[in-house]
Amino acid sequence: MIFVESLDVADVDGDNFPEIVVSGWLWDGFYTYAYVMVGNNSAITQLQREAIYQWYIGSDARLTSVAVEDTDADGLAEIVVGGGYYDYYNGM
Ligand SMILES: [Ca+2]
Ligand SMILES: [Ca+2]
Repeated sequence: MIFVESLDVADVDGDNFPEIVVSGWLWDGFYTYAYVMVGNNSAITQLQREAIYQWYIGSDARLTSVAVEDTDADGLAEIVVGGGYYDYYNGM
């Protein structure tokens, strides 16, 4: 199962055309992974995936937000993600 939690539209690669950046989490039946996918919007009926990054985050964590911005003013966009973790042992 793949869950989309957040998206942003911004020019990630500096070609003056916006990309769609999607983040969320997926579960393969055994493990939970966070992902960030960058795609273009040249097709109306489907998102053309240009890049995807995925990593193991454990069963109690979720990636819930993404934003694209040039945070260090070098002219290149950064992709910033955020999420949460629930500690079932300590209840927070
Ligand atoms: Ca672009
Ligand atoms: Ca930058």
